[in-house]
Parts: sequence; C-alpha cells; structure tokens
Amino acid sequence: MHGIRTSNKKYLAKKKRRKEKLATSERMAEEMDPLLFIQDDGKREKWRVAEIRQGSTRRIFECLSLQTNASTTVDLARNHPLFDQVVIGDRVSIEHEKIDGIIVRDNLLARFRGDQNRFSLHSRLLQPIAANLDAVVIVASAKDPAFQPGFIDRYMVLTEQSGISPIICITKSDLAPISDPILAWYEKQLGIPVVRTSAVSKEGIENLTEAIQGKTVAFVGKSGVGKSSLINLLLGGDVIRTSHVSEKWGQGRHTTSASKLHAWAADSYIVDTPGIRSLDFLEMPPDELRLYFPEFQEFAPACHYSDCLHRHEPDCSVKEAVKNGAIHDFRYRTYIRVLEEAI
Ligand SMILES: Nc1nc2c(ncn2[C@@H]2O[C@H](COP(=O)(O)OP(=O)(O)OP(=O)(O)O)[C@@H](O)[C@H]2O)c(=O)[nH]1
Ligand SMILES: [Mg+2]
Ligand SMILES: [Zn+2]
Repeated sequence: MHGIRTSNKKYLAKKKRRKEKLATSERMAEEMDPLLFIQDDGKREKWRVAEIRQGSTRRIFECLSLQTNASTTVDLARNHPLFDQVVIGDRVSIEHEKIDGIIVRDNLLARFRGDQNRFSLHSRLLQPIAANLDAVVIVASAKDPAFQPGFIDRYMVLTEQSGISPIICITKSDLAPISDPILAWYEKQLGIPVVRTSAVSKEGIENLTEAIQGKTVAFVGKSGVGKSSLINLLLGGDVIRTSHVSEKWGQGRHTTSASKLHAWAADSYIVDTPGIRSLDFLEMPPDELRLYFPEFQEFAPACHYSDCLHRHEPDCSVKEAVKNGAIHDFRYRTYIRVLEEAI
C-alpha cells in the first residue's frame, strides 16, 4: 500500500518536473525564430560552425563540412536575420556562400548573463556557449588556480538545465594531489565520470581521450585552469595559444578570447571556450533551480510542501537527507548559495 502511494507520488512529481523543465526549453525555443530553424532533410550538405569572428560590418563564420573534410568561410551582414542567431557547434546549410538555415538544435549550452544588473532591460537572458553537444567537460585545476569544487557545482546547474551530461576533469595533477571526497561523491553517487590529467606529465590523457572520443564536447572552466593546454595535446601540437596567468592566480587575463570548435579525430570535436571569472545565477527562476540538483529528486516528493524550496520550510525531506548524509552537505550548500543569488 505504502509502496504504491510513494511511487504514484514519485510519478506525479516526475510529471510535474517534466512540465517545469519544458518551461525552460520553451523559453529558449521562443527565442528561436521558427523560420530560421530548419529540419534536416538529409539532402543538403551540412556544415558545422567552428568559429565566429566579428568584422566591422559583418560576421564571419568558419564552417567544417559534416560530409567531407572541407572547410569554408562565409559571412553575414548585420541586417541578415541569421546574423546574431548562429552559435558555435550549430549545423547549418549554406547556399550562395551564405548561411541560409540553422538545423534544429539537439541542445544548447548557455549561461545566464552575469554582466547585467537584474533590473536592466535586456532582450536575452541567456548567453549561448555552444550547440549540439554530447557532453560538457568541466575543467578545474588541482592548483594554480586553487581547486574550487563550488565552481564545478555551478557548471553542473547549467549542464542539467540544458540536458547535457557533464564530465569532470581535474587537471594540473602534477602540481598537487586532489583527494577531495566530493570527487568520489560526484563519481559514485551522481554517476559523473571524473578524470585526472596533467598537460605536463601527460597523466590521464588516455582516459580523457577515451571519455570524449567520437563526441562533440565543450571544455569549460575558469581562466587559467588549463583547458587549451589539454586541447593542444589532443590536437597533437601547439595549435592554440596558452599562457601564464598573471602572478595573482585567478585574476589572470584570458588567453582564449572566443570559443572555437576543433575537429581532432573521427567524429570528434572539442569546443575550447574562454574561461570566466564567475558564474552568476541572478536570472535563474528560484523554483526551477531545485530541479537541476538531480539527487534532490528522490527526496523532494516527500517534502510537506509540494513547492518546497528546501530552504526554511518545515518538514523538508531534502534537508532531512542532508542531515543524515544521503545528500552531500557541500552540494546542498552550493544549492543554497545559488538560490540566494536567484531570489
Ligand atoms: N603544471 C601545469 N601547468 C599547466 C598544466 N596545464 C596548463 N598549465 C599552465 O597553466 C596556464 C594556463 O593554461 P591554459 O591552457 O592557457 O588555460 P585555459 O584554461 O585555456 O585559460 P583561458 O584560455 O584563459 O580560459 C599555462 O601557463 C599553462 O602552461 C598542467 O597540467 N600542469
Ligand atoms: Mg584557453
Ligand atoms: Zn524540501
């Protein structure tokens, strides 16, 4: 009897969650003009957008053919309807040396704009990072800049929101051993692959290769953690510029200034992204955030209030689970920190 009730409750909660999740994707879809997004009819040659450069009056797009090894450069003038729609990783069709349609995306990794005051007017709340990804590699360094698992947690909110699976990569393992218990938790309780690498000693490069071969992935993380250095190794040479971060770690200047997609093996692409200083969630709807902590979902249906934010509410099963160790305290603290930014 009890079992049935619980599973029914779980089912309803799941259904509700799906509906709520839809809200985000619907919001994102609303920003997409249906006339510009086309279905893949399988007939036309498809191209993948690898790089976007801003010219004085136009935008220049470097594209790689999905059928052959060809690459091509096309551009769009400012008044073209696709001018500000195309994102790195997009699959596009090209006609008369112009992009004439974006194929409907599988997914879009985006972040909330942190550079605007939440009361300011802006047309787009989300800033796209890359489209059509199979996974996101969240890169953190063991040292220089210091290991900060809170940043990994924050990125996981974005990967959950966009429905893309995360891979955690702890690099610069030559500088410090990292045995933070949170890493074991990510791996064992959340099922997220964790690889440890060094671009200097080459430790773990094989594991990283194995984790991302045959996929399209984006490398994300703070500036100076070593994203481009790893990608250079995978590309087999010094293709991308990397550089020492200024004396004060974490305050470093950004070496990679724009995202770029690199083809490095058969059907394998990596998007190198510029590091960011902080990931802010001012625009995250507070009642949506809780959906992006997957380990809460098992407990949330038993909370007294169905709209429980797991903060100050009485009879909260999530808080109970934190207390008895079923949910990691560190993850819960990240949740509360992000929630307080969003409220
Ligand atoms: N000791 C050590 N240093 C590394 C390693 N990987 C990268 N570095 C150094 O860390 C610095 C930053 O590396 P980048 O690869 O440019 O870092 P990034 O994450 O691409 O930085 P942004 O492009 O600014 O986002 C460089 O001085 C690298 O030589 C590593 O595994 N071990
Ligand atoms: Mg870089
Ligand atoms: Zn609760």
